[in-house]
Amino acid sequence: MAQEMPKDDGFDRTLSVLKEGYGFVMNRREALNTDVFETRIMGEKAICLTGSEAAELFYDDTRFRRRDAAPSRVEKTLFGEGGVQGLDGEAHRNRKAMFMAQMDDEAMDEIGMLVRQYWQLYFKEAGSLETVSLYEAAKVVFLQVACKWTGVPLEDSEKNALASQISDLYESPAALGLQHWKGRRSRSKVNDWIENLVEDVRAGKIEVDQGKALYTFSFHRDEKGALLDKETAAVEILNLIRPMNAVSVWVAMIGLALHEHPKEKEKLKGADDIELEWFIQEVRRYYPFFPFAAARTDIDFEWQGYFFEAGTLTLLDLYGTNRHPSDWVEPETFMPERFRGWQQTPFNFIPQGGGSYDFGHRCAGEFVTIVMMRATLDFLVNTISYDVPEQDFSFEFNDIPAVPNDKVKVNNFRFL
Ligand code: HEM
Ligand code: MYR
Repeated sequence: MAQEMPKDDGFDRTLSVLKEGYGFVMNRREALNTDVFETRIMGEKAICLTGSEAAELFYDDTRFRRRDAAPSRVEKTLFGEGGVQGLDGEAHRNRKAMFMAQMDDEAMDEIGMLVRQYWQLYFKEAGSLETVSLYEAAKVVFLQVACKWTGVPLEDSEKNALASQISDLYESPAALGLQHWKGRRSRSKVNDWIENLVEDVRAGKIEVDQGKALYTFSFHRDEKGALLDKETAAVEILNLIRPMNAVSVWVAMIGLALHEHPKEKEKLKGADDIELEWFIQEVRRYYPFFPFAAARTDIDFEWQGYFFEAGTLTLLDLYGTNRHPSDWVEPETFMPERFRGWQQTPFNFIPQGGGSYDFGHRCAGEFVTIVMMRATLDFLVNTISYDVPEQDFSFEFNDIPAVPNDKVKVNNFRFL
């Protein structure tokens, strides 16, 4: 006999999710002392999961599917419609392989080099008297990196406007009112921009290197041998460009972490890639970003004595899993050296999702993210020096994604 799943009693919790943000699942894990509970969100029953054991369940694709899982407000802004995030089975495997084919060592070297190059250029052009917001600057720098890497042409005159439209896509899915609607408008504008390029590439009107994503996605064949329609091809090209731009959120957090932990910054002077990476991993673990992944149960089943009914919306708490006491010692302490000799599993550290890259929905760009963050960290510590003016570094745990209120400003910078 299955036992009853712990319940978060009360009416619909959509407002609590908005009010508590990243803490929503963690607060209930602590109050109900459980890694799995039932609640109601957006007018339907929902199951929340946290911790590495529950993450392993969530990524079992015989039990969970992605079809109809993402809320429509998320598809209409962040993901785009018809993209890899909502696919299952063969269709997912085919589409995911299209992404993973871009992620080789050569690509990582190129991206690391581009990140350094465009940061150099940005600070050279800024002039040493200017105050620079690391968050806003990174959006522009990373858009340039992303366009260069994917083969998407970008005029200097359009880079600021496009960087801001693309950031609307991830600043709006969890927002209310104007900011949300602005995200939907920006989604249709950037879709149009890339759809036109896909048509031009297919018609041979613009020339693109055959290895670039703009080219390979434009001519990709699905599991039935058909080309993607231009809308889908554009959504997928934006599934590279948008999240590369979104790494700016973590640049803000790198800036904050360097400021709050000067001793750790000192250790990074002249540090090798391994030590730089411990710091990056701790930034990805400690600071909130993507709150939860969403799926639906695909069949009825029982797990740890609890009954899961087919079709139930299920959220996996990414933030809370990275701070779960069964996997992390002193989870509330920022401590890069915890990663020395640390044992990774596919489920115990999941800021960008868990499970398999090729067969599951784990983030296709996790290595790209690490390379971009590592090159940025090295640049901020070992290529320039800067002052940090008085400002508001606090961020709200119900602002998704969370970024320090003054967007992390630096000034008086100089090249070392
Ligand atoms: C999927 C987070 C950067 C491409 C995901 C997922 C998360 C995530 C949580 C979904 C996992 C799931 O549904 O189980 C992040 C964060 C990033 C980031 C926090 C930091 C900015 C990137 C980058 C790229 C990328 C740089 C590409 C270069 C993708 C793609 C998927 C994905 C294509 C869909 C995978 C699938 O559905 O199979 N990401 N990501 N992401 N990410 Fe990222
Ligand atoms: C990206 O894919 O662009 C990178 C990360 C963006 C994170 C934005 C956070 C919004 C999350 C909304 C909830 C999603 C539930 C399925």
